[in-house]
Amino acid sequence: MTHPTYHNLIGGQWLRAASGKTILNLNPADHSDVIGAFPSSQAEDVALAVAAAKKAFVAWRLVPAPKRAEMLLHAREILIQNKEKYARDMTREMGKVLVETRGDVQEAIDEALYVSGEGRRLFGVTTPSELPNKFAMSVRMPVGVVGLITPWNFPMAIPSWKLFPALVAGNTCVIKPATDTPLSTYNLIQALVDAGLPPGVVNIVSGTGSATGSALVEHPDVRAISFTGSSAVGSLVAQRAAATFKQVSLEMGGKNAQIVLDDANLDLALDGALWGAFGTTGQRCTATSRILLQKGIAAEFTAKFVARAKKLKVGDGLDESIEVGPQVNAAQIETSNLYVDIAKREGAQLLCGGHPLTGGAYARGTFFEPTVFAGVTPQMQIAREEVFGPVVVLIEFSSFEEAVEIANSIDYGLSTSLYTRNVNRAFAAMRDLEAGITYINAPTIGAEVHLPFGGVKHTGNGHREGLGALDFFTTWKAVYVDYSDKLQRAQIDNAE
Ligand code: UN1
Repeated sequence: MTHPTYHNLIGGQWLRAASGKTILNLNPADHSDVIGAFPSSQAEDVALAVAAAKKAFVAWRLVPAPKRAEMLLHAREILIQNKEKYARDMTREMGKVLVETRGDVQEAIDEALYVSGEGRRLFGVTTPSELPNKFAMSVRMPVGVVGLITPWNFPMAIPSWKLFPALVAGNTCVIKPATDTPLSTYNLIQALVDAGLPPGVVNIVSGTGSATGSALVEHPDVRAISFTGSSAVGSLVAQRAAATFKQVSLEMGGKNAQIVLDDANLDLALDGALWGAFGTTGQRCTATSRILLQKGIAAEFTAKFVARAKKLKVGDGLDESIEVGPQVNAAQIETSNLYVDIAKREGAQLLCGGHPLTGGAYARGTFFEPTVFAGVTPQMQIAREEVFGPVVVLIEFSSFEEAVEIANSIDYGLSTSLYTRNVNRAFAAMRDLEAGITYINAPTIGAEVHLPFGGVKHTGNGHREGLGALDFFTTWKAVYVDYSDKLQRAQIDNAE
């Protein structure tokens, strides 16, 4: 079967990459299913898109924010109408199961509603001047052209976390979708175009990180970069963007711990751990990758957890009976393999899984067994580094304080979770766990769009999506209006 060819959207026109080169988008559950050919964009394509965004900014920044927000609400309606189709497209290109891709589209729908309300807020502050007959205020201004680089694991939700606040704030955007999952981001962009966004306000250039992403990060007319991806690439983005003093927002890796205390509701903790570790095939930055078990419940939890992990149905996410989809590509399978080897070498005990699934229905895809290691100590590499696959480690501890220490002993700090019925411990954990997100009696995954999303240490550089995104996509301007009709010198004329 022939597959469709997609183009970049630049200044309202759908254009081929100047080189004519394309990248094939394959279904990770069945590589013989080609979803489409997408442009392999280079610096010259990015330059065209940035120029279009720069041109469009002139008018877009002057469109009243409530009007910009109305366009998002219109796009939201289109997303609602197409939710099932977009979810199916997403499962086909990314692999995660349909209930989850419906959730991904829903997250964009939620984000549109949340952020469109900001069109009538975008609050600044007024404050008294130190001088008489002088008025002082601060207002939020758009940043200008912003570059957005997004990952494959939430190929519609995460672009919406960046695009929608950027747009309502009056910026124009160039987005580079993940190489593996451009279609879902195209679907989102198409909804914005159909909602009436003027040409050039949103531009999409697809391609690789090294060619397309780098060009965006280095372009002198891009004022801010919002990136979600690995800490290794995020560090490069920040270093390269520094050359032109861009604002940079980085959302990166995690090695998220679920702590289970002896007094926890064990069945609830099991449900949470299973969902947190193997939902999205472990391919979330918020995925549970360490389960910290207090000694009193460790044996029972481990036995029940492994029994349930073994029963998970792995397969094509388009089949509604499947619980765990494929990994997104062969490189991710290699990473899972690599970490299984590392864990074994370090002396961890493999309780289940540990291999790619290859025969029969798995033959044409990239599948990996849900994998559990026990006997893991906090110093092991498998306990410290992100796998981004269906691989989870069990670590035992004696006291609550020890659990917090282990949870905090890594470089990452995105999400954490504590299962307990002890309210004192719960509050101590909320205060002491070094992470941008802490859940009590809920898994490490499942953030809602209107709360701050992001992490500490190597997970982020201090910015937040959700609540906090507008702080990144606007810049403060101080405005003074002197109505005294004379020169008044601050710090001088009013001095003692
Ligand atoms: C991510 O893992 O990159 O909190 C984002 C969650 C989702 C978003 C995850 N709402 O798990």
